Amino acid sequence: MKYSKHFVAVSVLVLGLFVIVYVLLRSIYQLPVAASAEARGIDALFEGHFFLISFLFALVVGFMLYSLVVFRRRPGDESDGDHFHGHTGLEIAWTIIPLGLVIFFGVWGAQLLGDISEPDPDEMVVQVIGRQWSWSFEYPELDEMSSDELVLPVDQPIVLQLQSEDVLHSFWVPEFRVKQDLLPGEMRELRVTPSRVGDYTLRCAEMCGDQHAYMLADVRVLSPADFDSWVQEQSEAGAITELSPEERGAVWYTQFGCNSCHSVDGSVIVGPSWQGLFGSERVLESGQTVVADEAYLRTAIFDPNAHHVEGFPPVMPTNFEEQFAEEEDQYGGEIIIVEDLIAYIQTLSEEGANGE
Ligand code: HEC
Ligand SMILES: [Cu+2]
Repeated sequence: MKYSKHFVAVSVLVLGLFVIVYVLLRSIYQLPVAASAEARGIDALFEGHFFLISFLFALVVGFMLYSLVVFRRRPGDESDGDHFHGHTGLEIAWTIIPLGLVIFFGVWGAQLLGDISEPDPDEMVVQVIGRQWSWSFEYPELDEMSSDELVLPVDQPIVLQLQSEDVLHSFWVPEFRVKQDLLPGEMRELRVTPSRVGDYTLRCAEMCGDQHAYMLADVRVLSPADFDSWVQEQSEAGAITELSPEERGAVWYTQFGCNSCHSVDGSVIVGPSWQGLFGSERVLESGQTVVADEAYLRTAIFDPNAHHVEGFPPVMPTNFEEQFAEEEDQYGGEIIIVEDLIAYIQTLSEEGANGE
């Protein structure tokens, strides 16, 4: 065995290099936190690849470096190198071993894909709709509720039904590890069981136009109790938008505490009653008389110190404009509270405006 000491030396070199490359790769390519039940198997598969890639790199580069240094031509050496003509054993080995490895990874991947796309009898359906350039989510099992953020209960198997309204998009939450394209005119499914409470970001992973980079949505994984209260809130919000402006005005009347100072039956609490208010003549502290039209009411609500009704203390809160804006945010600009209130106040004058 003329070369055995070289084989020992090169093996040590390859092993050393392997460890260094593996540690380096693992520290450079850190995976994001794993937040789904599927992540475990997928991360193991990643790990297997990192391992093999590091080893192959070390094997090829280790042999090469060793040969470059140890078998370099010395000064004055004019001889030819040894001649080799094929090595059947080696050729069989380097065909069979990589083939075996590729088949091994193929079977591993196929099995894992089968596992993570297995339907679960308890799964909850969430519909995901992608379009240039936004996402929306529907919960057909929860009263057709819809949302512009993806909110999921932890440890609940979910089947996402993905649909695109225009071009190709791709659903990708890196922490969930799974990923699926959305195709126009076709529904695709993706299964995921969120396993970690937290906030994540859904990003489109398919170049879909010039605003592609902004096609993001918030993903929130909540405890079952928090999820239930979110559902509760959502369905209340949904119900509010179904109401007419007048009906909503009656809701705001109590929600914002107007009812603690204003009655709707003509009785005086702290401020004037709203009964018969709309269209009536108001005598102000300044002595002026004005008609209570929409503009008057709007000013009275948003800027109570602009004018005061004679005979009442100037105690009305002055921050309703901000309070309303905060509430309106929840409905994505669908509702203007002050208009609802004015519409409600109008209804209180339609029958029997003689309350004055
Ligand atoms: C802390 C008691 C208080 C609360 C709460 C309150 N107001 Fe008032 N409001 C008053 C008083 C007192 C006046 C009369 C003095 C004035 O004009 O500033 C008044 C006046 C008004 C007027 C003019 C009424 C008129 O007769 O000309 C409107 C409209 C009005 N409030 C709407 C609202 C709305 C809408 C809310 C709830 C979002 C509300 N107020 C909450 C005390 C209150
Ligand atoms: Cu997209």
